[in-house]
Parts: sequence; C-alpha cells; structure tokens
Amino acid sequence: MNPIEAQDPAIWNLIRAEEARQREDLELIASENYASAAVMAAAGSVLTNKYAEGLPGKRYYGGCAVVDQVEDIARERALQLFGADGVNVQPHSGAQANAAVYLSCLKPGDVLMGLDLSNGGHLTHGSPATSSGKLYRAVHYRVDSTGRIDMNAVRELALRERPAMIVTGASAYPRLWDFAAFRAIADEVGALLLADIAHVAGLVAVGLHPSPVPYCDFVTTTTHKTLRGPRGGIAMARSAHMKALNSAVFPGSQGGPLMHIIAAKAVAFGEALRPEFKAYQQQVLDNAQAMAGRLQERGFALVSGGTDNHLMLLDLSLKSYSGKDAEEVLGRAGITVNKNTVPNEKRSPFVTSGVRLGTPAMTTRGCVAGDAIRVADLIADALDNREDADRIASIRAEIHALCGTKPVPGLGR
Ligand code: DSN
Repeated sequence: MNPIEAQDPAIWNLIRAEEARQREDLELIASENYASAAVMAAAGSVLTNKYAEGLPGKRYYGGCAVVDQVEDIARERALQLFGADGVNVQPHSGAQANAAVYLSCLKPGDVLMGLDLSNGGHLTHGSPATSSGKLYRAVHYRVDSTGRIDMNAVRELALRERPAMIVTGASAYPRLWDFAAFRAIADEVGALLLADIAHVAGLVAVGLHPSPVPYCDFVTTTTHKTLRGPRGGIAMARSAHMKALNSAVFPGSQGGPLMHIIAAKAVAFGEALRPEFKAYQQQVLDNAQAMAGRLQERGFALVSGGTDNHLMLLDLSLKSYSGKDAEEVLGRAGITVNKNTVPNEKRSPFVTSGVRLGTPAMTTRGCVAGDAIRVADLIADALDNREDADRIASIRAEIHALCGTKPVPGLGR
C-alpha cells in the first residue's frame, strides 16, 4: 500500500483523482507538461529533508557534501544545455528567478520595460499587481496590428523612457524573438537585457528557437514547461553579474533551496541533453503547425495568423462567446485549455476573448501531427456545438479514447 494511502486517505484519493484526470483528458495548457517518473521520484526523494542555504562548497549548514554534488551536477547540465556563463538553479519558480534578477541590478524606481500583459507578456514583467510593477517604474511595449512585436515601436519607447532593464519573453506570444534586435536597442539606451524564456526553453535548449544567451545579460526560465522538468526556475547570467545574482537569490529573496527539486532539475536537464529530446521538441513544433493550420481551415482566427513555437492563441473577438465560455465547453469535452487575453482585449481578464492552446503535453504522451489535426477538428466541433450536450459527450468519448491509446510517461495506468 502506498504510504500516503495508509496514512492520509483524503489526500491519497485526491492524488489518484488528479492522476486519472491527467491520464484521461487531453492537456493543451501551453505551460504544462508531464514530468518523467525519474523527475518525479527525485522531487519526492529524501533530499527534501536537507537545509543547504548558500552555494556548493559555501553553505551555512553541515552535512551538505552530498547535496553539493547534486547542485553542481544541476548547474553543469544547465550550462551545457544553454551555454551561459553562469547559472543559479535555486529559484523556486520563474517569478522568483525574475525577482532575483531585478533585485541584483535594479534600484527601486528604475524603469523596467517589458511586453504588455494583455499582449502576451507575463505578470512579473512589470504588472502593477506584482513586486515588479510596485518596486520599479514599469513601461510596456505591445504587438502591432499583425500581432507581432514591432521593433521600431520598441526602440521609440526605449529612447523615450530610457529603461534600466528591457525584458523579452512572454506567456502567450506565438512568434520568434529577435534577441539581436533587442540587444541593439538595449545598447543604444544603456539598458540591461533579460530574456525570460520560460515558455520556449525546451526549444532553445535544442536549437529550435534562437538562443538569447549570446545577446542577454540575464536569461531566466521555469523548468516545467517545454523543458519538462519539475516545477521550478533557474536564472542564468553573464559572469560579471553572477555574484550579485547569487546574492539576490539567497539571501536576497529566498531562504533554503529545495534540494529535492534541484535534484529533479538535474534529472530533467540530463533528459534534455539526450538526442530524443530534440526529436520531441521538433514534434511539439510539428503538432503546433498541424493544429494551427487545421483551426484556421475551420474558420478560427489565430493571433498573428499562426505560430512559430509550441503555442497558439485563438482569437474569439468576433465570436459570440468568450474565452471563458470556450474553456468551459472544452473542459466538458475532455480538453483542458486556459482562457487568455488577446491584443486589444475588450473583456476582463476573468472572461477574455482568447484561448491559449499548446502542444508540449500532448506530444509527451506520443501524439503526432495526425492526432493534432483530429484534435483541432474536435475543438472546432465542440466550439461550434456548444449547446449540444450529446455532441459534446461524443467528443469527450473520442478524446478519452485517443488518450487511452497514448499513455502518459510517468503515470501508472
Ligand atoms: N503561468 C504561466 C503560464 O501559464 O504561462 C506563466 O508563468
């Protein structure tokens, strides 16, 4: 019997219920993925018991000889994956990684320039709801009428506002980033440059998205999205910034590192260094292309007219229903998505006019382009037949049948 089952049936039953949901339903949330059994085992290991404030070889606790080696392996593998000068693998999340970068080099009141939240940016890129928008004076660039970032407008804003830091990266931007162009603007105005590659990190690691490392002072990422590791973050920097960055992580903004999660990051980075990880990322892209193409054939508008990466944004502005409605009906059909704002959003963030779809998780369970096309058809059918309970039930049955043929690595049947 599992020890959780023996000791705490309430939590055990909920874990089992979530396992069933992850196994039976189709996961299209662009920021989610399925970690391997090895990654989850490391995250659930005895390393959770160890305090290790500080860095390998310079800790504030005894008994760190083993976890020092774990953290060293995680750092070495991260550097091998991304080719950065230095890395701190302790941030508990992408938000913590970004906060540490800001703390390491900005003063309160400095100008921070990032992509607007409703245009695909992230909360931690200067939203007034977060410390990034409260401590720093945030200004935002936007996408143009084609849904792409207009580098001339970015340059004009930078020349006007003179940011101390420019942030690239997004939660919902389906196109490639031109890091060289951002570097040129940052240099022109004397700004530091951060790339938050949380969404595309897996693609960057295998060379299927341009790398920001040659151009940016700092690069942050979560470890659980396309990178397919445990929930967490890392922060990379050029050598000159590493000392300040390390101090900004601990003691600046965090206490003891989560050594079990750092071990899981190391395991995931090891997986990402294998050749099959590149094949996986290529399939993520192929599936996104196939899904985007079919949705457009079915009459759905996509922000920017398509995708270059693992995600796409359905633009429902001209439809009679909202992103919230779509999320709800697709949920009933066994397809998990999230509502999302679109550029020039007219609805509240709790309602929205968009839906974000991503292919990392479905690809991990073995879906290929033909599956992505069929899923696009089922999404279109569900949205076109929102009030037809029988049709939604039949779509749900087909989704569950598809998922039944695609076991999730790491989950028992
Ligand atoms: N919340 C994440 C996402 O869904 O994209 C970003 O942090």
